[in-house]
Amino acid sequence: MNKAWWKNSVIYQIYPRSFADSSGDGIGDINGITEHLDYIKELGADIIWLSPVYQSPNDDNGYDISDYQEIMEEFGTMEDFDRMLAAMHERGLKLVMDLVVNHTSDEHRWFMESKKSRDNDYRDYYIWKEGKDGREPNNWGACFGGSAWEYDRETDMYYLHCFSKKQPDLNWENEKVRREVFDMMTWWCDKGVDGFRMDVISMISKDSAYPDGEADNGLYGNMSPYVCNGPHVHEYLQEMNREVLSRYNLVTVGEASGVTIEEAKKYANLDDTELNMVFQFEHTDITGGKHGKWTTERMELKKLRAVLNKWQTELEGKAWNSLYWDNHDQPRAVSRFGNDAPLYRERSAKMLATCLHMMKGTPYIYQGEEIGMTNAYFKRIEDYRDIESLNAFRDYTEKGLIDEEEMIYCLQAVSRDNARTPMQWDDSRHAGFTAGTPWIRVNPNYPMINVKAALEDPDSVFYYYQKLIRMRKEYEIVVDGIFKGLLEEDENIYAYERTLDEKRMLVACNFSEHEAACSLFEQEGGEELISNYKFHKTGILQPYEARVVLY
Ligand code: TEU
Repeated sequence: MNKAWWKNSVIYQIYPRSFADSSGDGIGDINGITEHLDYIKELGADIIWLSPVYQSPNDDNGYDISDYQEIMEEFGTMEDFDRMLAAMHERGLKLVMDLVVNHTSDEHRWFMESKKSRDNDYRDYYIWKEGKDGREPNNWGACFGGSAWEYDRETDMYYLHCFSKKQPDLNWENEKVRREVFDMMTWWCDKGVDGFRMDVISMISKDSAYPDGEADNGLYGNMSPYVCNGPHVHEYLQEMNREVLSRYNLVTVGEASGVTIEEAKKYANLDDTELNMVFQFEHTDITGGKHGKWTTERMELKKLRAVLNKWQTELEGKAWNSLYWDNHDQPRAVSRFGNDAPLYRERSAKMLATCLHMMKGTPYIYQGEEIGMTNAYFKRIEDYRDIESLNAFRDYTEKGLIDEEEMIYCLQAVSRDNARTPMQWDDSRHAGFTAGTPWIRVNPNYPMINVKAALEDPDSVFYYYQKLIRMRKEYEIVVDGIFKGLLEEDENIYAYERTLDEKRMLVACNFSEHEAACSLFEQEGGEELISNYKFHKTGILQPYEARVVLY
């Protein structure tokens, strides 16, 4: 096979709960997705990554799976799924399933068995430990608050859950667990799915010493160094590759919290023995610190540039990048990295799109990003639904670490619910998302920001994305060009070039609301491939201006 097909593809992520509700129960569903496939086709994306649609009690909106081979009732049936998959394939769209196998739901049959007794056949499917001096086995804090260990009175032991206590971690050291997972994956591959996005796959192998973690935030110890990129993770993924992945023509993406460049080169090595690419978090983690992600701090261009350029240059020729600004765990791109005030929203959304889509790697578009949807900015804790946000609000305010008002500001800046408000289809009630009552409030700006309005405006963010996607198909340099950072000291402009054979593509983006001096485009000749401004000023980039010129 020549070039891997996913290298010139664009991935569109759907968060099914919030995409489109066909049944009127206020919750998005599979038939709702099927009804909107032509919209995604029109945008030009080729691959759809579907956040989990499996049976789940929804403690974490489907990332807690109780049956990997059933569809969540609220989302529809397996027949609906099959129809959706066929409809995607008819349109030449590929489907990537979310594979959540670091943990299951505590309502999964395996866990219900495992919990029954110390000698149950399934006991060793999960990670059970004795307590220490009447307490948890160590001080690890779970990602969603509290201890990472839950006590089980019946058997007088603790089980590990890196996320909520309803998400017990699977024990990948157990060969039977790996067999079950590989068989399940094979079943989906035989159904015809085209790939997997693997949830926190970097966390499947734990440090067997289970040492205490550093505790500096007044809450629990940091488990990351002992659960991310653990001792056997590459061994397990190579086994998965041999047993399943290599037997099909798939695209595979590892969501890899805590991944470093060195690790990424192993996960996504071009020799094709593990995965095709990883999702790294360095550029979304440049804010935050003492209180984890909870901060209202704005990102600094200098830091952002350093991280992006590092990933671009260091993976060159060794591994492949995933390119993303936002997803269902992140605030909205335009609110976080751009400027969502009416004057600049569209311009900065287009600037961010340019910046990302012209880099080397496979770009991801998160539903609504293509119309410049913004953060929800909910002011009342009652409006939030996300387990992480609700738990953090409770933990930090109860301990007096952050006061309530400040914590609401933090949620407005970085809560995952900012990305989870319903897709804004039109200006009718509930943004055309549902005929019922939506499970989470619609962003009040929907009368202005919606798909219908975007499709009617030839100058919209939507058509700009469409053009960027088309460029990836038309210009080899967008896919293959070598990346080099430019103007690396500039306070306002992020710029780089891509080169391929004799060609050179210059990309410059003004990340500020002020004019910024820029002489990059002064040289003679060159063809402008795209810009979010019709007219340029000599030697200047206007507020949030982005330009791409091919020489
Ligand atoms: O997210 C994993 C992950 O790294 C998160 O902890 C992320 O850092 C956090 O959501 C940011 O606040 C994956 C899924 O994408 C997420 O939706 C799930 O909740 C989580 O795994 C558990 O399955």
